[in-house]
Amino acid sequence: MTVATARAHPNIALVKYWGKRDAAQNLPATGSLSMTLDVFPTTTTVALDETLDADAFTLNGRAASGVPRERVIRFLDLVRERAGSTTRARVSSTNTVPSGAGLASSASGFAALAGAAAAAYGLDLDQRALTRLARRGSGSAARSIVAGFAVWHAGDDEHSFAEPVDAPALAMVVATVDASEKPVSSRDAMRRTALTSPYYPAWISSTEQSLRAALAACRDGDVARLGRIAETNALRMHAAIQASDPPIRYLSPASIAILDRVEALRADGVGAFATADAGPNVVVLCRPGDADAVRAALAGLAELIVAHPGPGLHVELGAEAVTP
Ligand code: 2P0
Repeated sequence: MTVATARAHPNIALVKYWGKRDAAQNLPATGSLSMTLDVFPTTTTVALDETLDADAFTLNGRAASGVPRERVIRFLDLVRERAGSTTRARVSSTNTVPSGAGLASSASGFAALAGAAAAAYGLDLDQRALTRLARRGSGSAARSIVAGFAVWHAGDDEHSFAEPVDAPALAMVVATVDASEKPVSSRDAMRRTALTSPYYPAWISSTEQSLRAALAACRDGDVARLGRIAETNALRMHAAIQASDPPIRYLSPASIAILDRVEALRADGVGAFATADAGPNVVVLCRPGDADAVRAALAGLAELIVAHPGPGLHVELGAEAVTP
């Protein structure tokens, strides 16, 4: 029996991925830029088992069913096809990020699964190839393969990979206002935005510009410019999502209260900027030295965790036992 275990961390995009140019290969409509965090890791073990007729997937100790299980099986099928194998696997995954709360559990989840499955099935992939593989599981997972800041390129299958970028020192204060499962998944909401939001074309063209500007701000080491671009890009994404039919609104009054507080911090001279993914939770970007001031300003509004740039994918191959 071949076993591999991998660990990956979530990432938060400063320039967001929201829309696909190809769903089958999971190619994004635009490039995106993110920071992989040093908190909330996912650890996943893949154990090949010749005696199984079907893959088994446990998430946080419980047998998973429905869409999450189907997505894992589809991903394993892709790895098996490349490895020329028909052997089924036991997959057990532990998430420390609240699942489905808009904090990118699918990013750390599919990054860890890509690393563990590739190793267990004997695929010898470099980092770029691993990011392309993880992309097939979940787009944002491509970026979680990479340590610290990553750009994930739009393009065809070969060119849509993630790679590291240099960026100024940054902290992120993760403000969790609600850790429950979101009502519409990112995948469904993304599709609905592309099909029905009149702002979708503007979202795509403005995001291409934002990515160029954000990469220039990274090169210049300009935290304030990068933060402003990130906040504007996030609010544009939410505007495009809200204009879908039927509408989808991820931000709640608690999220807006945090956005207001961040604006007040800026008025007080603290370089703080907000972003939010497909959920009500808000992440506040700042210089590492300002993280305590941001945390103090947000006290009482949300559960707060300060994150810094974190490690990329870590994989261990071995004969470790897996709890079924
Ligand atoms: C991002 N999000 O760039 C954006 C911002 C959420 C909001 O990537 O369909 O779960 O699996 O490729 O990666 C969430 O989308 O979507 C996401 P799929 P994914 O972080």
